[in-house]
Amino acid sequence: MAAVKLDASARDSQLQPLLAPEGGWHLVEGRDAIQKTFMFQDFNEAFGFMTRVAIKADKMDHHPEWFNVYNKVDITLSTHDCQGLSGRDITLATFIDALTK
Ligand code: H2B
Repeated sequence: MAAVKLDASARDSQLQPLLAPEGGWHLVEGRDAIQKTFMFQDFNEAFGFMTRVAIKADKMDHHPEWFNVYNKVDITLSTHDCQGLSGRDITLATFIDALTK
């Protein structure tokens, strides 16, 4: 099924917790997307994390935009289907956060 943009109530209940200080995600300026930076001990840990995210993303058919340098991984999530944030971004962000807890 095609993804639909989060409505106002889902933004309040599902998106806001990710955007709160303890959530660590930020809205990207100029587009409906969220971004978070993850830091690891070294490249091995960063790439292990990316591998886990990649397997989940491919299963979901929902892929992150990301950038890695050594121990740093920048992840941006948005949904091309609806050109904005959908429930798929919430699901993937929640999965990603759980990996780092
Ligand atoms: N990833 C993201 N982030 N958004 C999408 O809408 C999306 C995707 N759609 N991965 C999928 C692949 C689509 O392009 C393919 C054809 O199913």
